[in-house]
Amino acid sequence: MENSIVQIKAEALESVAVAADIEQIKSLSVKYLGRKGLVTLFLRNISQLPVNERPEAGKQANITKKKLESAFEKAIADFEAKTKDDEFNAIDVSLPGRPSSAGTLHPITHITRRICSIFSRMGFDIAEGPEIETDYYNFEALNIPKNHPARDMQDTFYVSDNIVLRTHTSPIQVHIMEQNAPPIRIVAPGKVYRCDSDLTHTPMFNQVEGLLVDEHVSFGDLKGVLEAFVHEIFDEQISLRFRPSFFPFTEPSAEVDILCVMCRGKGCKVCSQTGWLEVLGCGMVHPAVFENAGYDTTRYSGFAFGMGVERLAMLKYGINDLRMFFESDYRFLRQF
Ligand code: 2U9
Repeated sequence: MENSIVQIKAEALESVAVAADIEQIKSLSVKYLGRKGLVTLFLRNISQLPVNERPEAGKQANITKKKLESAFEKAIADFEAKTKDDEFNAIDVSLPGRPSSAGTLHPITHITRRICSIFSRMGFDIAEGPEIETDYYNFEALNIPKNHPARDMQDTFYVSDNIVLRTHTSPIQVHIMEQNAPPIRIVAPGKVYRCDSDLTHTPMFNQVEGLLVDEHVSFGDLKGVLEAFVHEIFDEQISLRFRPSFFPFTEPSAEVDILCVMCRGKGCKVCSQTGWLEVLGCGMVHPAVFENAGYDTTRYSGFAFGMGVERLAMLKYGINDLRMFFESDYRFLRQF
């Protein structure tokens, strides 16, 4: 009996010595020390030995159990250390790193910054304001009283009776005029909201508006500033024209067209066969707007303008689908 436990021990130690991996050692551990393992069964059967043999057999079995436990543990630790070494040696630290893509500015952000930068080089400051406004700042102060038909033009989202999502960035200029005396020279970029959704309109879009107020400001100043802007954002050669229009907050009002960037004036689908593309609205600030701000209309005059940023970006970059701005398609965005 004693011989058999000695034999079990020798066999087990031999098997550990030639085991190929941790899995094999684990199954050896089950084979010898598991619930039905050879050493466990030996211990369990000691009670069937002659009484005088039992102490020595028990002693040998316990020694074997301890010896095998530590042999298995050590073998597993050796394999783990070797695996770590292998993994370390498998890393070639001299290889160049993998390039990671950093992303780019959204085209709307990109062109908004360009627009602001052009005006800021002409001496305009950048002003921002809240997207939720009172009826007064979005409409009343801008000469758009209640029941004025111009309110329908703007498809307003109402938060409550008196609170709206701004339909243009003009309220920013109203706040600035309330807090500052002339001269004023600001551009106001930001998101605006109109309850309108089809192929060419989204309920949220971006605008940049501008306001200049001083003594002796003329329509000629307005033309000069906007001509310089259009030439810089499109190209120095592009023809533009001022066409009479109407806005409640400016009088006289005009819209600025550029010669169609697609057909150069010949007439095409993009310009609806007119040869021209509308890029801006503008005008001399209406005296009623100045009166609301407490400005002396006999001393001060000013001009204002506004543009839709998505529309400008589409014309500038030749994008023909407004949805591209909202789809977050990396293949589209990475081009800007
Ligand atoms: C104040 C006084 C006057 C801002 C102006 C326009 C003309 C205009 C449109 C362009 C395309 C809006 O995005 S769009 O639909 N805007 O044509 N905006 S003048 O006039 C102001 C603003 C503030 C205190």
